[in-house]
Amino acid sequence: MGNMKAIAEKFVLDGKVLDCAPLGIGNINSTFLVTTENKKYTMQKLNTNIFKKPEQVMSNIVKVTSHLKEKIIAEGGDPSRETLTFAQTENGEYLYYDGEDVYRAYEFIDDVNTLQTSGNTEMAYKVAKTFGIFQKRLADFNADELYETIPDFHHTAKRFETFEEIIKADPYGRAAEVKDLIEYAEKESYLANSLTDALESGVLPLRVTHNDTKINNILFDKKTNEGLCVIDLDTVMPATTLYDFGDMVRSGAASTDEEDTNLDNVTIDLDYYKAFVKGFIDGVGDCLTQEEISRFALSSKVLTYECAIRFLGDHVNGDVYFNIRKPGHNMERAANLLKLLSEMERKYDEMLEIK
Ligand code: ADP
Ligand code: GN1
Ligand code: MG
Repeated sequence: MGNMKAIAEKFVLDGKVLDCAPLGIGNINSTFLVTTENKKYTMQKLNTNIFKKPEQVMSNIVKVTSHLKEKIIAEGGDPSRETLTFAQTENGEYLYYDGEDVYRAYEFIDDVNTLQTSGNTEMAYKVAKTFGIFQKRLADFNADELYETIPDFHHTAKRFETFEEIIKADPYGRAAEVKDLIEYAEKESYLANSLTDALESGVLPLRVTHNDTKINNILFDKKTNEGLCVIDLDTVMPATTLYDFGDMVRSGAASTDEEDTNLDNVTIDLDYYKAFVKGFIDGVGDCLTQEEISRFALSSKVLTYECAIRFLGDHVNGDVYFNIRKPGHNMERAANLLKLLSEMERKYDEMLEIK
């Protein structure tokens, strides 16, 4: 990695760069806090192993954030805090290549908190509503303008095929050690086609969605404790609203976060789930169809399943995708999510009753 301060200086920022330090614990990109004489910025090194065409990622993000800004202004909100504002290089580019890596910079939003779990039903409602409002603001965005930044990102059926190929190849001899997890994942593979089939047959409408609605991708305003800004916009693409709903439940309606290694702690909290259903519907508005709403509970299982097989596949494949902070990290995350899935299966009838 290059000299971070020198890289930050490649962007046109307000004031001289004083410092550039690591920030956050994301699974994909590397994030830094840049402090100048007058302002703070976030700088990210993009993971180009995952985002193979970073210029397409930025093209999407610039269009989406300018659309969001128009909506936020029309609603009387603060566009500098309620969505991201990107900096340019002296050549007017949103990306800087140092010959090896690709970077972008955007304004840091101060006085915010991020959550790893909902903590209470009131916050669960706010999480869901914030993601719902994000989607509502993009309802009239022309989906044709967006690139598919990661092809088949939530194509669970293809994710399962890839998983099976990795298990078969077993390049590091790790499959035997996680045999029980693999067996459970294979038993649950009936989930893999359910949403993709409904999307492909047109039963589910295509919408512009976030696709990475993990709870820590919302900044909460410290003063008001309200959801302020949805971040991590790399995967905004045309898809089904259920990917956003399901992934939000996976990460926010669980009783603990995906990093918890004590599986006894892991279950789905039905009070949080109820708050998620209400918050999301309140946020998105009245455009959701019955075909979508009736699959809320199913999508919670599918997205939990998908993320679990991605973590487990990555463990067996030698940890090539997700950032890990300890050996076996992806295996632990997979065990957590498969436990969560088993709890969703156990409480599924109750989930279906919540509308
Ligand atoms: P990743 O793709 O690695 O998850 P994110 O874009 O989600 O990266 O950023 C990682 C973390 O950095 C966030 O969870 C948040 O804590 C912090 N962060 C990112 N952007 C901002 C911002 N504009 N203002 C304040 N904090 C931010
Ligand atoms: C990654 O970037 P982050 O940490 O918000 C991943 C998501 C997973 C999540 C699991 C582009 O999200 O799909 O659900 O990890 N993002 C990408 O923690 O693959
Ligand atoms: Mg993130």
